[in-house]
Amino acid sequence: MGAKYVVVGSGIIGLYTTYCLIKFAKISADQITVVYEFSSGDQSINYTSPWAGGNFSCISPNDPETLRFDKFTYTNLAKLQEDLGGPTCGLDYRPSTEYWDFIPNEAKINSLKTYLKDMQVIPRSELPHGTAYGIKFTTWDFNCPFFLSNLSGYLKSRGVTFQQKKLTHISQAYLTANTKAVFNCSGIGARTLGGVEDIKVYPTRGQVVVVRAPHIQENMMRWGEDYATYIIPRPYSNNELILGGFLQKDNWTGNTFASETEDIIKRTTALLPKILDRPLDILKVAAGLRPSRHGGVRIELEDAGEDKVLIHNYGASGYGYQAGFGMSFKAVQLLVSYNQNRVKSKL
Ligand SMILES: Cc1cc2nc3c(=O)[nH]c(=O)nc-3n(C[C@H](O)[C@H](O)[C@H](O)COP(=O)(O)OP(=O)(O)OC[C@H]3O[C@@H](n4cnc5c(N)ncnc54)[C@H](O)[C@@H]3O)c2cc1C
Ligand SMILES: *[C@@H]1O[C@H](CO)[C@@H](O)[C@H](O)[C@H]1NC(C)=O
Ligand SMILES: *[C@@H]1O[C@H](CO)[C@@H](O)[C@H](O)[C@H]1NC(C)=O
Ligand SMILES: *[C@@H]1O[C@H](CO)[C@@H](O)[C@H](O)[C@H]1NC(C)=O
Ligand SMILES: *[C@@H]1O[C@H](CO)[C@@H](O)[C@H](O)[C@H]1NC(C)=O
Ligand SMILES: CC(=O)N[C@H]1CO[C@H](CO)[C@@H](O)[C@@H]1O
Repeated sequence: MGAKYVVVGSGIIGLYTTYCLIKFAKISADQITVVYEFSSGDQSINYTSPWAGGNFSCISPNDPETLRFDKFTYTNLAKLQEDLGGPTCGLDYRPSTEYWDFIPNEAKINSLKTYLKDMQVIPRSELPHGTAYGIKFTTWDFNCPFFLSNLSGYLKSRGVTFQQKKLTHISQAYLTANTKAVFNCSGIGARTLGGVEDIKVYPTRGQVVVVRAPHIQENMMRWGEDYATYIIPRPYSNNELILGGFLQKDNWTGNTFASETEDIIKRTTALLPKILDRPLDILKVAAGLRPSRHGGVRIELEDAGEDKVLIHNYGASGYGYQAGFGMSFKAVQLLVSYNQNRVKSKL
């Protein structure tokens, strides 16, 4: 019975999708199987989710649909946090400041004003030199590796089956004759997955420096025309602070570079000098590939014949944590309406 619904991928998108199937579509957890090559605790350049900084920020695009995904995620994360047992699950509120070197998109700012907690536009006179706009608000921060492990542990405890299996073709995801729906949440890894390889998918490489900094409990970021500098504390992580970053299109390298580490430290300590109030304690340097897609995320239902469906949910680029809950809600709604229409057409 376990595999009536199959979710391919155990990154943040696969886990949000599984949670939405249980929470909103009221599907019984023991009918769901998550199939993955890599899952929480594993590390690979082809598994992006553990490498994320993990804040809710203004990184995402400004089209109306993404604005809705962000808003859904921001306003519904409190329920998920409660189901997981409170802030120590690795998801909590922290203050944040964002600066731009240019005037940001008006539709985005207007949308944020309808839901961000404690949002304030920073008066011009208080903006750092060279910046044109700034906001302060209360954001969500994820301790990404810990949160992935907590959410998958929760889903397992509800009865979801997790099965490690590298697929070479999407048809292998129909695990049994009983499998009705497959969700494709395969991130970057499956650009090459047999079936319908999507060449619109490409990596946006990032490098981050993880430091121990108990004295920094706030986010700060600055958006330039061609760079992004960000500082993100990881909640309940023994005081880890993420310093970033880079956004390099079409670069597949998982290697890290000392010159980039130096550049990140230079930019982040200029933005928030108090980082240097204590000696810099570097714990780790890491690189990750954001699963980007020309034309934006793909959330689409395909009829796979014989009463089976394939639902795509990928391409979250640099915003899988902050928009992914809304994306997954939509993917699950596609299944719910498909099933309702099928029942109607049989009546
Ligand atoms: C440096 C950096 C900083 C970031 N910061 C943020 C941030 O602050 N906020 C934010 O919201 N986002 C951030 N992101 C983006 C975020 O990490 C991604 O959007 C998100 O992790 C994408 O999740 P995913 O589930 O689509 O992909 P992944 O996490 O890569 O998961 C893909 C899953 O599919 C499985 N899979 C793929 N192919 C196969 C196959 N053939 N067979 C079986 N299984 C397969 C994989 O094993 C894995 O389980 C950042 C990313 C980077 C690199
Ligand atoms: C990552 O995936 C690509 C494309 O499928 C593959 O060529 C590469 O070998 C993988 N890298 C690792 C380290 O698994
Ligand atoms: C998740 O975090 C909560 C809160 O700390 C904790 O009670 C729970 O046991 C954790 N669950 C798992 C599976 O790790
Ligand atoms: C599944 O998603 C990946 C992108 O993550 C895409 O490359 C692939 O074509 C999709 N699989 C199918 C069968 O459409
Ligand atoms: C990828 O990025 C690294 C680090 O910035 C750089 O050294 C390398 O030349 C880039 N590779 C490509 C193919 O752009
Ligand atoms: C900004 C940030 O704090 N962290 C993430 C959120 O902001 C930028 C965008 O993702 C991303 O690059 C960081 O990964």
